[in-house]
Amino acid sequence: MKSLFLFAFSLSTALAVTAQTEPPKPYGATPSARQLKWHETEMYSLVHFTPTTFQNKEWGYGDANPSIFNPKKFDALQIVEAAQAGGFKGIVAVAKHHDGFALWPTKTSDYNISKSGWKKGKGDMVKEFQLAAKQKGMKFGVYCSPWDRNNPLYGTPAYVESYRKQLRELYSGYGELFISWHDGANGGDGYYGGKKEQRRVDQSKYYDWNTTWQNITRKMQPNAVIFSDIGPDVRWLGNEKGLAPETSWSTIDIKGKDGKPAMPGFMDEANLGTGTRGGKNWIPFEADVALRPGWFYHKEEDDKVKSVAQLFHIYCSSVGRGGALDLGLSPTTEGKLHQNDVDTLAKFGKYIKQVFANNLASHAKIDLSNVRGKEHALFGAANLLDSDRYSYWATDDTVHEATADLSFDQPVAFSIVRLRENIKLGQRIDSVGVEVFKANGWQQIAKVTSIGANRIIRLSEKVTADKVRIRIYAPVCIALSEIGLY
Ligand code: FUL
Repeated sequence: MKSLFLFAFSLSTALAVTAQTEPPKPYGATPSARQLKWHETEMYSLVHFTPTTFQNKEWGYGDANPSIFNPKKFDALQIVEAAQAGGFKGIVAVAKHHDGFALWPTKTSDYNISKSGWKKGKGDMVKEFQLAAKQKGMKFGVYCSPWDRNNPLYGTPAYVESYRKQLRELYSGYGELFISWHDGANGGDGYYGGKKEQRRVDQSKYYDWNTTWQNITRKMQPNAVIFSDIGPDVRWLGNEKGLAPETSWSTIDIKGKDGKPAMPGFMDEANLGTGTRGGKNWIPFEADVALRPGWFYHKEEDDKVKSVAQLFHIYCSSVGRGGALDLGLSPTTEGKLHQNDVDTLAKFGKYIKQVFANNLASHAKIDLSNVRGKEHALFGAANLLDSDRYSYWATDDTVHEATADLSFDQPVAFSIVRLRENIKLGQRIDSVGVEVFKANGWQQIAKVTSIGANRIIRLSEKVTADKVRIRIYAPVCIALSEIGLY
């Protein structure tokens, strides 16, 4: 009887201990391994450089003589280094834009770099970007425009085959890509081998994207995220200003149109910015925005390079809202970035570093209202400060509302609060309130939703306090990985 009792006792203790130290179950849709890597990248840039630059246009018609493309001082390293100084961790080369000119010697069309004046037709600019990125330890990706205003076959099934061959060339010749970028600007007027006409395609089916992505992209570049208006890995934000709405979930239900499934350029755009709370898929947004007004270089925009303040606002409204920032860079006809762009990038990179250099929270004593598994260290406060995105403070399964109180010996002044969830366990938190302790009690100074991979809360003014409370509400237990005060 006694041993039976002891057995039952130790069994129940063992069960209780296991239950408490087990990590929380994931909530809703969760990111794939390639999406996690992409989240960690946060900032990369997209380089537009084709004969369109030499025509001083934004959308080349597809009729430019390739010989005009002859940048005498092309310097991929200068471009990559400038981006890196800005804090960007990857480069996406526009290997082919809507004008159809391929920056690599493709076998699929004559309209390519081998017909240009650059390096007497012996160059490969995609390669130069790839190697420069590699040299600097930056990630590399490509954008190959599906709309091709030069190609005589555009609009026929043969063009789609040719586009797929182009992707195969890009996927096999330029190392490991972190992103394959596809847009939804499709069809319209163009040169089309001299026909100079309008060509419309049925965007709901012409490209048969699912076949391309499943059979080519996933097989040849399994670690690359696929960006398009609708994902499957990374979605468009719905604008090119770089600004996501205050509430922007990484989960989303993407809707098509006219009863047909969504395709790039053919979807209901209404919730691209906000995402969908509890949406079926994890498809975070990328905010694409150019450093200048246009994606291509125009001399008359030399004094319209975005300021550091504008870029920081964009950063907080993109990276700071759980997405990534994809900043458009545009070399001049010489083949380098203009000095104004280089200087701004350098200042911006320095500025971000300086803003986030010292997490004031690391000087605080942290009191958590509940820690999973009876204060188990695996889920405790130290995880909030170790800058590991996947170590986290967790509450017990039954605790869906909790507070983290930060007390300081000396009052601290801050204007930014940064929070991260451990997104391996999904986007769990509904909302967060930030409070400070004043003479007459706790006062809320900010309230936000959608935390996810990274949430930057910018206060309207600097706040000084010696006690700060982060109050969290979720439909399940909490898995918060970072609290930062800056
Ligand atoms: C859009 C294009 O139409 C623009 O020219 C630019 O390339 C931008 C990044 O994507 O779809």
